[in-house]
Amino acid sequence: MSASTLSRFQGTLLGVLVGDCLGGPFEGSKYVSKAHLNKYFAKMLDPSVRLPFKTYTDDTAMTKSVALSLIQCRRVDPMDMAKRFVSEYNADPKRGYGATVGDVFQNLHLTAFEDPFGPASRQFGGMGSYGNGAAMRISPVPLFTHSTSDESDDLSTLLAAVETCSKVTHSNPLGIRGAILHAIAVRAALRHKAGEKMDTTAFTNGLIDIMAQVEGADSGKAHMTHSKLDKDPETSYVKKLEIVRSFLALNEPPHREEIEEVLGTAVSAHRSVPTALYCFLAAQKPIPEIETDNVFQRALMLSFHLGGDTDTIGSMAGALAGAQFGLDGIPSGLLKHCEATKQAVQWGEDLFNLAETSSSASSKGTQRSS
Ligand code: AR6
Ligand code: MG
Repeated sequence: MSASTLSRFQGTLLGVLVGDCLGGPFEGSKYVSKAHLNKYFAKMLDPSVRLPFKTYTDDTAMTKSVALSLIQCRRVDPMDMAKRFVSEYNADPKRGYGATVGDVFQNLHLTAFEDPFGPASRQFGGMGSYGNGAAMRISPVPLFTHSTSDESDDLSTLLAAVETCSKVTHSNPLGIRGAILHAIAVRAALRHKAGEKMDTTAFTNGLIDIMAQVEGADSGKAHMTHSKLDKDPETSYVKKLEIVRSFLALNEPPHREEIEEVLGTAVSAHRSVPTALYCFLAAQKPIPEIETDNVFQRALMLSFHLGGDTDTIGSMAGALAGAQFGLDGIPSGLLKHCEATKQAVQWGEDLFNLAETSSSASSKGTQRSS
């Protein structure tokens, strides 16, 4: 695989980190004015200005566990991931974790990791969590299953891997499908031809096709919860993607209140994953009153402008822009304000080396295990 693919792997994970660190200070805001964000970024990019260092939150802490588990196990091992989530949480529980996911960690520990999916399946009276915690940490998975050969790029391998990784903490179909949507969006961003202008409608249509299959296959299982979810425009990802597509087609971008109302800025997966995707796609062209020519920065600024779960929406939008543009697409002046940038770049490199080895093995007929 090429040097540019390496840079895009690294950019994906650096994007997770930078979106998370820079978005953290705005988490829970009703909204953040564009004027404030223009000053915030200009200040960070001014080499003479010294600012307090920004730490990462649960988004990066859990992404790190997923990445290191894949790198060390060379497969998707839910037990290993569960152990890493718990040990990372115990080492630093004050990283802004979701309000109830701590119960899953505690129960995993109390049951000695006997069933890595058990505690999550019992959350919310057996409904499982639909928080965005499975989606926010999923980026290493599409890197792990990435292949340069279309023949061995098996989408079903990615979907199965995402489901396994998600179910350790999130068993609700909305939580899992949110992770699927973000994972296939990272995959598509990674495969977008470098240097070419993005057709955002075609990009969204590609995701709609896959999510229609995912939602269709789920409701085919005649599971009441699933089929009900698909009919509700609020909880169908296909419907959300159709809204994203219609927003992108407008001559004037929609007002933040409309984006917040229709797509959402909450900690639930269905009210944040499509929003992050929209921020990434809308950032492909200039946005009124957002003062930057850089797509990565614009995606973050729009995410923060919307308020709510800014660190997670910014982190997911950052992963997508990092996958599209690689390290060079991330303004270097932003990096000195963030914790652990070198580590994030290293996780990207290690996953690249792994994917490269697996690609050459599969071209020789050896299957990658998930
Ligand atoms: N019914 C009602 N509320 C729910 C349900 C449900 N089935 N599922 C989730 N919620 P959690 P996460 C609500 O705790 O997904 C941090 O800020 C409920 O209020 O599973 O890992 C991160 O940065 C629950 O506490 O954690 C991310 O933004 C909340 O959703 C986010 O939290 C979060 O679900 C990740 O959270
Ligand atoms: Mg968050």
